[in-house]
Amino acid sequence: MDLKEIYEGVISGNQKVVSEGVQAALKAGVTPPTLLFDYLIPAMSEVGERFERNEFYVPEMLIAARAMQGGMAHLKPLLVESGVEPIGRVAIGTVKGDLHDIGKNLVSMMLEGAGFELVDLGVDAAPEKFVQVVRDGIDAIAMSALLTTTMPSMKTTIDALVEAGLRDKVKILIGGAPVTQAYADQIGADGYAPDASSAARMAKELLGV
Ligand code: B12
Repeated sequence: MDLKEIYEGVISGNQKVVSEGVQAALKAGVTPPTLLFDYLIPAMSEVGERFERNEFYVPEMLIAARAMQGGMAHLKPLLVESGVEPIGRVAIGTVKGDLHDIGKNLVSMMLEGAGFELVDLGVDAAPEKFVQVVRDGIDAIAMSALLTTTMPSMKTTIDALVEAGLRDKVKILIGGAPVTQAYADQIGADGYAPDASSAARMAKELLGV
């Protein structure tokens, strides 16, 4: 089989091609890290670049991410078994009082696509939830807010981390439609990104990977 089909399948959002391609490649002896690092992740990076060039929009990004998940489903158990280390661990959640999760899920997919292991705290994630996950050990937290009324929960969460003496144990990335770089600076977050593909780039930058 032509492995390029897997790469193209992600870009065109064809989950069936990606899922079947990955299974066939595994049967033919291609290793899970090769499929992940040489095909799935580069394809998702290409999707991110096209999004940044305004050649792709949110729907294309969503179907590409779903297609990638179709391949990841077969690779994940094997990667865990073979002990391939993720490049970092990130806990992501939509902040307290906020139920919007489409953007958060897109960011999750791009982070996973970039090689991070994700802990999803879901929506309406209270500051205590973020504090607990940092206490348990995580490299970064990523907070999403879509409402101007819930943005302040990002600051409350950072304050709670400071209070718990955990602020310097974790990198903090924030985003969501009403969030800005100025707001990130104001509340003492480490990074802000305006969209899912730059979120993955920023997370790598913050963690030096
Ligand atoms: C879909 C939607 C809903 C759905 C949510 C479904 C779901 N499962 O998410 C439902 C119907 C539930 C909903 C409810 C409400 N909504 Co609403 N909703 C929207 C809508 C139309 C789209 C949001 C969306 O998904 N966009 C697409 C995604 C891909 O974009 P995104 O979320 O911005 O994410 C991108 C970036 O921001 C960034 N990003 C996002 N998160 C993160 C995190 C990190 C760490 C990083 C780095 C980057 C990042 O990357 C993403 C991908 O590129 C917006 C309008 C709009 N055009 O934005 C209103 C909007 C956000 N909603 C609004 C409102 C007011 C409400 C309600 C209060 C309405 C009501 N009166 O009940 C409730 C609040 C419910 C609650 N408590 O949360 C307002 C907010 C106004 C404001 N400034 O506060 C908006 C702007 C509509 C409007 N113009 O009035 N909503």
